[in-house]
Amino acid sequence: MLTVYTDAHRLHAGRAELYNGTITPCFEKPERADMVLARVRDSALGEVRAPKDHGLAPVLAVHDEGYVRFWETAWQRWSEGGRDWDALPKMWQVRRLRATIPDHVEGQLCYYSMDAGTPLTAGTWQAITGAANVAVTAADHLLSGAKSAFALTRPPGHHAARDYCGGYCYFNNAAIAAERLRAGGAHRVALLDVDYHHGNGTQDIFYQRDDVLFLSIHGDPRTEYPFFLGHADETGEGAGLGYNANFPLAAGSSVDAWFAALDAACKRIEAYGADALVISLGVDTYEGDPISRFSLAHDDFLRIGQRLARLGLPTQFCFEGGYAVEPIGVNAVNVLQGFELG
Ligand code: SP5
Ligand code: ZN
Repeated sequence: MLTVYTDAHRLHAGRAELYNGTITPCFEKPERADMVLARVRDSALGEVRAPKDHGLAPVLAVHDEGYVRFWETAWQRWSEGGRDWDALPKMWQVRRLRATIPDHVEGQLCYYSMDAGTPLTAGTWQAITGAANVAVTAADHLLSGAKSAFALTRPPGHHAARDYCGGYCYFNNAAIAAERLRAGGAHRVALLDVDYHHGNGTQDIFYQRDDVLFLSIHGDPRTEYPFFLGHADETGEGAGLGYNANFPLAAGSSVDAWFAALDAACKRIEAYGADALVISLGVDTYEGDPISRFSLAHDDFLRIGQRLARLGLPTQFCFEGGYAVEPIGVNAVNVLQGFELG
């Protein structure tokens, strides 16, 4: 399987995150992708290729233009006047506050954010445009006839909606890939999110559409981040009604319960008649993940890949979460190797 990867991700390295009321180092750090790349190489998964530069058009196909342009100049505007520490939002446009876009970069960061977990850093723009290019390049590989591709995207993307960031995510790499596959001739794309956290951003982007079926298996938002989306009764709206499927599972659910949800999701994909599949591949479902509460073991990730292969679809994997850094490469690459085993 081809892996698409760029070192540009390393330019995005947030300094700190609020966790249980204290400031701690960011869980989402460059070593995550480095470990996955090392495992790709050690396991001889296949060629590792740099992305092509596709410009902003594929990003603008799923994101709001003001949101994209904000990121383009945000660090320069923030760092003017000598600020050299990351920018983090600490206010949100909640109920009954006006949805007016402020003039100041700090206010705009608040306007375009869902949480405080998504820092603006000196290299954020280069990393997020690099990740988008990785996603598009992998999609183009499928469009030229390949059976599978791995987009080793970092930062992750699935919490990023049309016009807001959150949960370590800025541009929605998987959504960008799905849209690229549609534009390139796939009539129906299924996008399955297996990260521990609900893919609220991806759901947002495709909620009113029937040409991209979004499915997500995740910790129940009644107790798990992102809390405000990902419930079972969110089934799409307008033309998209019936084309959004959430499989929330209680935190601490068994591995058997997780695979029962995967099987149900796969059956929905089959019934839909997808001609391409995008997987939001988070491995924070791992039993040793520091911020999540499912209990998949190394071998279970092989089983995920094997089950997905049975769908028989051209499949693109986009890397998302996973915070147990030492085993992150084994877990992610096990999915890919399981897929190749079929
Ligand atoms: C891409 C991705 O996986 N983003 C995840 C963002 C999660 N951010 C907030 C996590 C809050 C977890 N709280 C756990 C408390 C455990 N004691
Ligand atoms: Zn996650």
